[in-house]
Amino acid sequence: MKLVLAIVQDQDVQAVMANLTREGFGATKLASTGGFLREGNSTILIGVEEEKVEQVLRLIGGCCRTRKQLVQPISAVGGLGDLIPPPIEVPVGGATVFVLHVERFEKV
Ligand code: 2BA
Repeated sequence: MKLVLAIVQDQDVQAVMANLTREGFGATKLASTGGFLREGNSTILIGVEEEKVEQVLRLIGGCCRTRKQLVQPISAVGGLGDLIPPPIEVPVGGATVFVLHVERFEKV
């Protein structure tokens, strides 16, 4: 068994969860926060048999878009007259996915 751990944007999570459920996969959604943007995203845990991992990855990928987000860089100097640097664009998403081996799975 594998554990698919997928970090997705909040805008995409409803579609991912709906599709996983429709296809019969068990999934748990956790609220999470990205370390770089410090903004909310969602982490989905999906326990799945190894032969179904690719199906899950395709399903997640099909729901998650890449978007651009503006970030305000922090100025290294702080003197009077320093210009505030312009915001930079960073691409975010589709999904960041980890596939982990599950040693044991129990419902007790
Ligand atoms: P954040 O950490 O908020 O990162 C949002 C986006 O900012 C990233 O999109 C990436 O395009 C950019 N970014 C991140 N770190 C950067 C840096 N040091 N310099 C410049 N740009 C940077 P994604 O790569 O699509 O990642 C989306 C979210 O997935 C991340 O949100 C984080 O929550 C998670 N994530 C990404 N890589 C991860 C990793 N190796 N381990 C754990 N979580 C990860």
